[in-house]
Amino acid sequence: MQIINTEINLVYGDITTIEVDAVVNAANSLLLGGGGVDGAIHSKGGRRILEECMVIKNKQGGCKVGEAVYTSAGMLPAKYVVHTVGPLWNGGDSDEPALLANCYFNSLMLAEKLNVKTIAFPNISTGVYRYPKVQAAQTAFDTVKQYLSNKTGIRKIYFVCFDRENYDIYKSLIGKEENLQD
Ligand code: AR6
Repeated sequence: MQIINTEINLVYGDITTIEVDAVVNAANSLLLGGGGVDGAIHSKGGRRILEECMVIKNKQGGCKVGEAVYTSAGMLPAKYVVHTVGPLWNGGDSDEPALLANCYFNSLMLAEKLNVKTIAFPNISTGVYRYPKVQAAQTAFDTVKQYLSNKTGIRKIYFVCFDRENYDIYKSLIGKEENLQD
């Protein structure tokens, strides 16, 4: 689907295989790798990503929840990895929606500064951090839409779903949006 001048694409698959300018990583505050998509990005991207994360960590102590930093993408078919830290779901009263929205917004802002035209997002916080998937998808989608209501050089955004449940949720969200646009 299209939002103003930006194409929104839904992909069912592994984000480490997507050819884009920037791949977003669902990292943790320490930036030293982990499981899930973070583990996949570091293992496929190679050591260079970790080395650059360590430089950031030594300089600024890591990355706070909702914020974003970037490294090169090592051996991934991308130019950059934007590392953002999603909130751990704690029942919903700990500012989780605003923090998750910040992840998407700040990742897009940082990508924009890097002159990124194409960017792929995983479903941040919906794995190890246990954020409810429907709510996370709605926040992701609303935040991207809000971002695109301002002038942007970003031309393509990919929502990459690794599990069927997330894929079906995004599919239905995009379907509803397309009906609204008709
Ligand atoms: N490509 C795309 N999406 C993926 C991939 C992949 N290769 N692998 C998993 N996912 P998670 P979080 C999806 O747990 O919840 C890490 O240990 C997965 O299906 O990766 O933000 C970090 O170091 C899920 O929908 O991230 C942190 O400590 C989504 O990615 C912590 O987990 C997010 O799941 C972050 O937890």
